Amino acid sequence: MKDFKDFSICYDAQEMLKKAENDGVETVWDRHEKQQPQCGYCELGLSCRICSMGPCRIDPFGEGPQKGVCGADADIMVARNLARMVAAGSASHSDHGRDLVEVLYKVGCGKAQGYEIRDVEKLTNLAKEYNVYEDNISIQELAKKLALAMMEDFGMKKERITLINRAPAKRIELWEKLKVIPRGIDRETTETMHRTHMGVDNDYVSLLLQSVRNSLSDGYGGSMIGTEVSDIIFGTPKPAMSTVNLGVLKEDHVNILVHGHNPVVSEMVYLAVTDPEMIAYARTKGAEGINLAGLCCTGNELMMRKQIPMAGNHLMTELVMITGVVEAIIVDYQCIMPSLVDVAKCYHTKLFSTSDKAKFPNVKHVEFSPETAKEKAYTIIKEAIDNFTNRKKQKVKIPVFPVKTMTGFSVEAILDALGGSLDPLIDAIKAGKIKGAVGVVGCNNPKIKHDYGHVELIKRLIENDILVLTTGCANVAAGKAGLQIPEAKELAGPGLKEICNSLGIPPSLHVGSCVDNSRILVIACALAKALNVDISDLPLAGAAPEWYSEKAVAIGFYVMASGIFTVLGVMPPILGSKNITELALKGLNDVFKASFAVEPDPIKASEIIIEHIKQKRVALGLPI
Ligand code: BF8
Repeated sequence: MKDFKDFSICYDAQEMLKKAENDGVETVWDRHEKQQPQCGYCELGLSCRICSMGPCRIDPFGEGPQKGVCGADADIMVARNLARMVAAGSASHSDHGRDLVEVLYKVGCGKAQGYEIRDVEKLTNLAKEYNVYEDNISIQELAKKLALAMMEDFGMKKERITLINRAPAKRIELWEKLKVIPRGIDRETTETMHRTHMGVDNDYVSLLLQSVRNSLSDGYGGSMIGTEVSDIIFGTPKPAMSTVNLGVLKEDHVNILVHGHNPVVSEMVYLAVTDPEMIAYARTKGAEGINLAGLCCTGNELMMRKQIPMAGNHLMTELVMITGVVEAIIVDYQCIMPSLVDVAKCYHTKLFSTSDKAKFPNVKHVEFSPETAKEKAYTIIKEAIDNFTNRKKQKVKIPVFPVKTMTGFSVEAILDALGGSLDPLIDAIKAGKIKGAVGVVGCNNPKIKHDYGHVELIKRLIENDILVLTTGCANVAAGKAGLQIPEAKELAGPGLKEICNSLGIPPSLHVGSCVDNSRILVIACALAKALNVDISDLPLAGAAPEWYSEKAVAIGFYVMASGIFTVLGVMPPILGSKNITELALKGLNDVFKASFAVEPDPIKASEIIIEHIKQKRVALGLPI
């Protein structure tokens, strides 16, 4: 008998896993088990299938081959594989950012139905930052100009991407010395792919430096643009309450879920489901109304701006259908497991793909473009409503009631909460009421008990007076555990509790989706500038306790390269190279003044982070 408590700490997940077993549905955990033992060469980074002289592998015990057919040794193999992970991750975030710039441009041209400029102040500020501001032109014209300027960041005309200038002078100086300032967003990803082709860059240090440059083109480029343009078009988030877990689904409503990452699709879906005509149509089919909820980062985007409830994170995306009440899942791209198609077949759920970049066999594809998104959203919602009558009563089970969670902590919202400047936060850090801040970010991974890594780590940090900022799937875990509501201050240490009390904020703040890690960078940069130090001097850390994706590797690289010590819960495929492992865990400190640690146990990870923050405080002469 399986004990599903070993799989997830969440009651809703455990109940759905039991039901999956009864319903004969295979889940990600089943497939993970069937894959055991997973390939040891790949785990160590010692396999290579870059060219057709291979595939090759290197024997980690020194008995078999020590070089690939081309002559690549363990260092080259590990570095090339890792670099390609960074390139794929950066490409994903940055292509998402590009899609938003395209919408911004079309809004400027008056060709994007349903979209508008919601944050004119941000548009104006960004236009000034990009040096394209003119005060005698229309908002639309300005949007077009900014979009065109941002497009140049993607290309090869510039020597450095624009928003890298947000970093403090000391960090920029260091990056200049190391020659890792990104020149163009696409350029760096292409160059990483070029360098990792057989027989190009055969020096592992050089490959890793390019990986850093590539990741910075994501953090301060594609992702930062993604966040800023989303705010311009859809509004900059403000703190508000919402709900989370499978209990957000409603038995008497048509349940529609959005899954993926890009708010360009989900915002139009929101528009359609709130249309009284569509709600009236749902009533004609016997439903009380339409219930829209989110999954993964598109869910985060909608929750941040519209307080749309969140059904679950990465490992909940199959389980959500097992409730038997989901009429439709509308996906855009990234983190959408192909298995969703198989699970949907066991229930009445209809899947809809919306991006030419992310198609699925036998799934209805409704292509969204800025010009037609609104009308396409209506088409899908109508079909979802029609599907309500296909629901099978005997298959329905919603295992929990939803819990409250607080959302909407954009940089602007954090500044607002602080009364307009970072000073109160700086004072609290100096006084030791807040010992430091940690970004807890990233995914779920069946290798780690679902949500355990996030929740245990966050609990330990806040009880030690460390403010937590969450993004991505970490946010959902924290929200479900009740850590993102103001009442969670009771779980915080006395200093953090006092600050939460006076500001009315939770000790763990939802700052958005994974591209919104750029918001964490902006805060770190602003703090360093205000104190006239480097980011690496600050009592900060990053953590990705349950990461799985290549995007997370890119994030880890740009966070470390920004000077923030980063703890990973899952070992990246580097152990096959002694040189690279030593560099990642220690040597990087001499180069970037920050490094990585790997610790799957969140309690031990919290101890490592607390000690790191102590050391940073001592170095700054602050009380510990
Ligand atoms: O971009 S945290 S599983 S949903 S990769 Fe994916 Fe990881 Fe979730 Fe968002 Ni980020």
